Amino acid sequence: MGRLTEAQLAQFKSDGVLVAEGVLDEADLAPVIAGYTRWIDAKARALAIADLKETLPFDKRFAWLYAQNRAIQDGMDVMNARLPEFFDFLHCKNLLDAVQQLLGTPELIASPIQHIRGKVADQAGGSYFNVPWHQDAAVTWEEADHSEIITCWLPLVDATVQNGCMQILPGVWERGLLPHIGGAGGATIREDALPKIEPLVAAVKKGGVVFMHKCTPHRSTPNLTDTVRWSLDLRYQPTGTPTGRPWQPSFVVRSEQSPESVETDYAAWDTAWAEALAKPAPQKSAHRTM
Ligand SMILES: O=C(O)CCC(=O)C(=O)O
Repeated sequence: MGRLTEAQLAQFKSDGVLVAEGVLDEADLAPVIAGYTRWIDAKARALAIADLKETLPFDKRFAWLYAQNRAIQDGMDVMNARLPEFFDFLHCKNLLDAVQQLLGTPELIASPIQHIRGKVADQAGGSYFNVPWHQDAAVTWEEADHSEIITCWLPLVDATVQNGCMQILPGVWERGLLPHIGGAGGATIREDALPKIEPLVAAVKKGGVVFMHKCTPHRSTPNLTDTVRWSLDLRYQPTGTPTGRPWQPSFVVRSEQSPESVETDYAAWDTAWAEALAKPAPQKSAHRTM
């Protein structure tokens, strides 16, 4: 597992997107799922949610709790919850093997732009869960314009058309950063600048990964089911290249040149995020909108 074929590498190079099934093992994802199962349970109890339904599976329970109290999602994102299991997952061998192939270097850092999304049915409209058309380059400062950043979008349950997988515009990355405007769901490609091509519908099974170039336009679609579309979106790039978020922590996840530089200390990551979040956000927005 974890090895991309020459054909897949060539496809990523031309399209700026690759939907790759079977990159990750069950064992890679199980700790993150267990960690968030624990976090959700603790949060539900802290909110005194009446009907806890402890026996519901991971792809159903959050929707049940969210229907009773939307505050269940507050503090759930990765930099707030800061689960040790998530920190470990950022070093996942199968994932980094693929990223190394795509970037052509074993010197890799994790960008601080990382999220978990538990999308349920009624999070309609432009939002963090139903993100409109955008390129990830639009949510970094221009200092990262020469950084090769790869987005890894991976579902923790099968992502389907019905539960709101992503739509993606292949072959557009070479046009560079398109004009974005602000909106409810964050930076959005200006209507007249959106390339008029047929989107790729990126349904992908649990264990698969959608790899995207930072200038590949993509959007999220609504969840029409009663289950939760769980996913992680992570970004990696060559060590020494600007992340475009200098006020947030990035760290080395893989290095052949200096293996001792790899950050394996959960406490250091935890503290770095706590300190970054305690400071006021910079005046200049992370979102490059007109
Ligand atoms: O998870 C989604 O549906 C959208 C994710 C996204 O837009 C991103 O990773 O940039």
